[in-house]
Amino acid sequence: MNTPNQALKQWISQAQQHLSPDRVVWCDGSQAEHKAILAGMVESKEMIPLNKDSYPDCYLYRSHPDDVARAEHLTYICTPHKEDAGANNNWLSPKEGHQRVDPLFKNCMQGRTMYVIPYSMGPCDSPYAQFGVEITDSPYVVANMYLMTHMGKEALEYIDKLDTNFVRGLHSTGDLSSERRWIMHFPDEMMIKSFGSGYGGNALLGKKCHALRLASVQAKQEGWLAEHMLIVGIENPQGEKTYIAGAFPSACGKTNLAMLIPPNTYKGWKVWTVGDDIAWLRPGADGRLWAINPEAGFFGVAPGTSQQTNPHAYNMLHRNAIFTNVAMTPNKEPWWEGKEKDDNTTTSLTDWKGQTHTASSATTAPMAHPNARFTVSCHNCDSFEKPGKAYQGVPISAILFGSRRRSLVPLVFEAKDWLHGVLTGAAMCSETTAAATGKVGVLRHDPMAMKPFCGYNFGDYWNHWLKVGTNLSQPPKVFHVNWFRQDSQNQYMWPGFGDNIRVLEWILKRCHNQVDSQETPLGVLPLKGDINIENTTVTGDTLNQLLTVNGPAYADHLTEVHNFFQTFAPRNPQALMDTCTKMINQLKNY
Ligand code: OXD
Ligand code: MN
Repeated sequence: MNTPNQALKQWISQAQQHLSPDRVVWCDGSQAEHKAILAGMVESKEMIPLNKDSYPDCYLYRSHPDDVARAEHLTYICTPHKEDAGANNNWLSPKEGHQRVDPLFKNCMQGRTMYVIPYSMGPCDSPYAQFGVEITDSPYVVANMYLMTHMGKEALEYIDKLDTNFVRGLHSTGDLSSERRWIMHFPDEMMIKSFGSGYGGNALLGKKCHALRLASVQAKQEGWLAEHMLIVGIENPQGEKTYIAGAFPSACGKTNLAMLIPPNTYKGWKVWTVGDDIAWLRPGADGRLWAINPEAGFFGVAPGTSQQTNPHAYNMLHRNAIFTNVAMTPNKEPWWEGKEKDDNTTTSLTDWKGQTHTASSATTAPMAHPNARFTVSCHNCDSFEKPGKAYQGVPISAILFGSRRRSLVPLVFEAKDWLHGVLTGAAMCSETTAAATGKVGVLRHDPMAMKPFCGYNFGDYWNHWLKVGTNLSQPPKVFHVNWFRQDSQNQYMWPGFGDNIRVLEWILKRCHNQVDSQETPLGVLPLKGDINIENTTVTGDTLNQLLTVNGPAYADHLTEVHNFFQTFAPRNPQALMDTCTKMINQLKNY
């Protein structure tokens, strides 16, 4: 393929010289190309074709066993001044960042193919689309980018006219050694260099690296927000649609919420999926916040996905899907923990590493990796709301912040205003999950669910959130939710999944001023009886517990949050600190 874009031409030719690939392939994004890539991987035994009848055009990929999740400790933001990256990021100067990875890239594609993937985040013709080009030696990356982005010929036609205004992403799997694995971001150069990992978040550079880390920096400069958020449209029985966006940490149910199917008693309610992981939000001329999903597919967590927990996701996985690190049944169907209602599979399974186990050689280790993934196009999903021509996005009425907290944090509360909403997001703490390497279940600060993804100093980021609010005459209401409270027997107290519509119903009523509430020092809570628990196993007592604010315990938590904010001084907004202090004082005696 040829391009009149001189900057692109020059970069590709420099890369070719440095990487020394055997051949260069410009990806056109056609279906034929996608099929050929997959066929090539089947031939080289990198992909296993799954059952043709029950899973047509579906494949299983097994990664290197040490390369199964995002590597946050190896992910860097390279800026001239350390303070611009902030205490929330690993930092190197751009010079050091390049010096660390460039030698690793030298001749790394000898004997390999260098793929050039032009892509768009957002439909190409949307005024909010952003473009990039990823160079990679991984056919797995090419196959996934095909499903996750708008890639190929059409994107290149736009990039042809962009001069230097596109993101350059350089990726090689190298030898997959975790000793030589780095994910470097150079925001000033609109550049990413990722070496030594083939895992989605480290290797599909359009996703976390571009659409969150680099885009968050761009968004700050241009007055918008790039967030780790799902987007849904909720249609009520009157046919009115209200759009909400929700920030939840990785593997905390964004995909399930994005594809929620209300219980039978919620006749006439429907949830439309706009996106399940990333939202780009812009103040509109009407003073509302408008959102687009920059992605074209879903890269979701397989374990726990079932006909019961997420029927839309379960159904969309039965064709044209790539599975990574799931287990496999003898008839070549993908398998993971929680896939079937009854997990007592008696047939033998091949685990995610390729080891076959029979009932007698059963182990307690999970058969699918806990961060096993599926990749599918959005068009596979029955509830997907297709973007129209020249897509400007959807107007957001509510923002949800949600964390995984077994205690303390109520089922739902509403922030009193935008400032309090920003504090609510910034104060988020959540238990870690298998989406990143490291220990699972450890409580950590995860402001706005952006700890791994904000490409700049959190202090500046919170200031930016406050500033965006000043450009909104009709800001979304902000809520905090927690589906994950547990009782003394470690049982979940709230059923979650489809029943979360019950909380969303209250949120919608608050957005449309249809229901009263009670003010507490923590925020605005539902009145008794305003969360519908009919036809659930939740008792009135349990709901009361879920909606109780433990003032002194919350004050302690916010004192710790205040200390955390302090680590971003002097860039942490004073207004946030003052509001936090005021809440601590009120909660102490509540
Ligand atoms: C993801 C993640 O893959 O957040 O979306 O890790
Ligand atoms: Mn995510």
